[in-house]
Amino acid sequence: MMKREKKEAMNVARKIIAAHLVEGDPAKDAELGIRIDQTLTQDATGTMAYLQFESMGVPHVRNELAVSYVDHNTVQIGFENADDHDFLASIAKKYGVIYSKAGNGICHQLHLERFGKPGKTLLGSDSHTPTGGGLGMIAIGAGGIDIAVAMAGGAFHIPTPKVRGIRLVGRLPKGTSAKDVILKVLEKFGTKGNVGWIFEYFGPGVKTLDVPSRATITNMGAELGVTTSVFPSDAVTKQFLVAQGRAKDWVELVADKGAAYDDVFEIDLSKIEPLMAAPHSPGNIVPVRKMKGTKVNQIMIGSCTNSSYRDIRTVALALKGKHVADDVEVGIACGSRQVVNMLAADGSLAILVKAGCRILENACGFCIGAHMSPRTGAVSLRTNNRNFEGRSGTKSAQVYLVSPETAAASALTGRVEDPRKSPVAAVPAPKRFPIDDEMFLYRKTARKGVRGAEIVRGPNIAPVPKGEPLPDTLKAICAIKVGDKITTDHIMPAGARLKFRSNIPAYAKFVFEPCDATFHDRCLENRKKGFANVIVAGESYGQGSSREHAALCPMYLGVRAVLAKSIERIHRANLVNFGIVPFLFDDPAAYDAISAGDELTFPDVRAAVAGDGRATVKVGKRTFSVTSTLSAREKQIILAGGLLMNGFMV
Ligand code: MIC
Ligand code: SF4
Repeated sequence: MMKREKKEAMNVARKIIAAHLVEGDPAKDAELGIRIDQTLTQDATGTMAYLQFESMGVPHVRNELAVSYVDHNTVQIGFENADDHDFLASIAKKYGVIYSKAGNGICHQLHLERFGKPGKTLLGSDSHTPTGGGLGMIAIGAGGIDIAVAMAGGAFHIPTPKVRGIRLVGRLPKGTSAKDVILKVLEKFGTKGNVGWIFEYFGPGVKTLDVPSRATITNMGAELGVTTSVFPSDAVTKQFLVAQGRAKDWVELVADKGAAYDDVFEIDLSKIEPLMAAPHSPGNIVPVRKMKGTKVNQIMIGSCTNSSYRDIRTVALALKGKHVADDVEVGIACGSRQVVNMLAADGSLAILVKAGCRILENACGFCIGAHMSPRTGAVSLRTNNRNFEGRSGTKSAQVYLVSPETAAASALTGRVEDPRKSPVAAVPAPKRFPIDDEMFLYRKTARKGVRGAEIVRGPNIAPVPKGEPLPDTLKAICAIKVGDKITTDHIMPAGARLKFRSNIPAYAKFVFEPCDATFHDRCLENRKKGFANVIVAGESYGQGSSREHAALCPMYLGVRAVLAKSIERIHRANLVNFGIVPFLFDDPAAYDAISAGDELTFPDVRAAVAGDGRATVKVGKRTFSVTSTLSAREKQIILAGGLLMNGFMV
């Protein structure tokens, strides 16, 4: 008799990856290629992504669904952002992308509401794309060029993941919410050292969390530096999709009985207390009770982490019949028009207005320093996911990341308050969400596109610069030496500078502006003298956003290598995509030996990259070794001078 093969018990992450695997074997290979069903872009990264897509010469998008959101640069001071919007709309029409107009909402909230589907893969040119994991998707953030490849039908490559199961038991106490759960996870695992992991939530506590709460957790998983985070798709997911009029999009997706995880960590939800991330890192966790009474100047509620109906309704319930403290400014940005409509219908909007809140556009706005920057030295409590120094637009501001509950309680007194003192009733998951897709354009021509449609290209849209093949020997100057945890906000500032995103020569003027504003000029001088440029960095270089400009603009300035103690996942992939070699020091002491301005020689670097990735660096009389562990695919890209030079390899 034939033996029946026993099917391997799989967790949710492995199931979705197995169903999308196109290259590699998880049991053997370090890198896997997966098929991408859905893509999303936002305007700040999208213009580059579509310029790159355009240069591929593909007639229309080839993946199941492509959506282009406008949510980052919505404040139109000057022509640049408006130019970008028109360009994006015209591209969407031509190539079969659905276009979400400015004002419709924040990409991740909208995608959750209207498009995300359990069991699918989603690739987004934004690091918080894992928000979709709240619906049971493998949703990953990447650089724009990777999204362009996925839209053209190409695979996306991830390091073969290790899956950490986060077992949830119990139920959250009143006054706490999902934000406190993810802050707890950040307290345990920090913002570095999680590269290559997927965090999968399971256990009896999962069913106590509604989809928006799950999405808050997977959203801010980005701050752990993981590949993504995922929840199962269960009855709660079904209820959410039914309420969104999308019953057909539901499939059940849970871990098999006995499915193994590479590691398990248990959280008893009933023991969660209100937490906050203190300046200037999302991993700098302190209990709210310890900060109680601290004077607060500003409170900002919204962002893709906490802008659902559940979140803003909770704030409205806390502020009902009350007024925010005189000496505190409170801004609220809802995640979508759906959220605003619901708040208008149930009276919450009136409560918030009456309480003295400033109602902002449904957009990223304050989260990225594009609106309501706090005053000098202010303490600002925010419900978003990042509190990097200066990100709010005010370098001296002290930004604390909190839950909507903590934000609302503190708004009333102008001091940090523990929301457990007078918790509001839980907001039940709506039975029916109001559906209005009118601000999604080109739905009828999705995937097909409109042949011959004209692309609108204002003066802010500049062509994408190309790289150069890696030379045999590299002669470079250390153009800057930075410390640990340098974020992409340090490398390529957002806020007021964001509007130059579609124009690399203009945006490149601001590379490293927050650290050293002379970087741009120095790089160009070094190039004139015949040298390439090199960046030397400490641990976790390139934390934060998916901003490929943090690689593209340095490439434009002649940066050919980064030498660091460690480099974060998305940024490392972006460096490779633009032909910059991501080297790690074999001996961290080499970091101390190199100073800004030093001349560095990498003999036979091309051969080293093509070989085992181990290269020699000569600095004066001293010699060090550095390594870049690259897959065969990555080697080819770097040797060619970037993905654009390598014909995209679709
Ligand atoms: C961010 O939160 O830092 C951003 C702005 O959304 C970025 C994307 C970008 O730089 O445009 C991200 O998270 O990827
Ligand atoms: Fe927008 Fe902030 Fe979310 Fe980034 S983190 S997508 S800027 S709301």
